[in-house]
Amino acid sequence: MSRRSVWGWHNGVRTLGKGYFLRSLCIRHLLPLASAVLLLAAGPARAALLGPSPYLGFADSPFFGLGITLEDFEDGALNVSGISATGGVALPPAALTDSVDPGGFSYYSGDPGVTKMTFTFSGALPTRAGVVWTDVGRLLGETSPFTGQGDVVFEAFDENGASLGQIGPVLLGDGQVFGSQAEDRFFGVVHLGGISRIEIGMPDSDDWEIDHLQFGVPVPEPGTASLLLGGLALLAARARRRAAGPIPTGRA
Ligand SMILES: [Ca+2]
Ligand SMILES: [Ca+2]
Ligand SMILES: [Ca+2]
Repeated sequence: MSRRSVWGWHNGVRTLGKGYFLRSLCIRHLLPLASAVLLLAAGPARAALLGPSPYLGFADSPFFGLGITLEDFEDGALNVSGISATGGVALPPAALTDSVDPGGFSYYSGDPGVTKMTFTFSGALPTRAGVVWTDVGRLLGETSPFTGQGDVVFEAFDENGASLGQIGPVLLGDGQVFGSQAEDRFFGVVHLGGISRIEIGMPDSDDWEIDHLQFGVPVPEPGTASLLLGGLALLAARARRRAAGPIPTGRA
């Protein structure tokens, strides 16, 4: 429930008395919130791997609308805070560049490049993260014409660096080395305990691209935090009044 509706309801029942307001506040909002927090804290640290799934734009992300930081490389660098890369380089717009964003940048393995890119998170760890594979050119040892297809592997790691699982190897690619979008695939992971890093690679190629690196760090909603703090303050005040004597029932 939104903060606006909570306080509208609050204002609507103030004439019923402080005790009624306090009990209703606890039953309708604070107790369910506390129960959810306890369930998350007590539950097993499960992870869900997502993909590969078609991806033509950010709206195709399973995380779209969930408070995600998106690195699309459109300023020519990987420079959003909270993440760093091992392997890869931003690739400027060109006929061979395969960006999710029309005419844009991608992130490239290099030429010759790496067979795996590692993206490591710092600070508050995200609970969801993903990346979009966009293209492969030359396989290792291959000469032109290139097949334009190869195996892709995605793996994610928990807050302690232990693997949360792997997707693939899965064969991707449309046989074209120029920019094309229908083949692009999203890989991702959700893990409430925190994600320390994700890796994506092509064991048989050092000539491939990714784009739309994305991750989300949970933050308490301001309205929820204010409500919780306000409710706890009311509970503390009531406890103090009980300790001091009977709760007055007339006008304050
Ligand atoms: Ca891009
Ligand atoms: Ca592509
Ligand atoms: Ca391609």
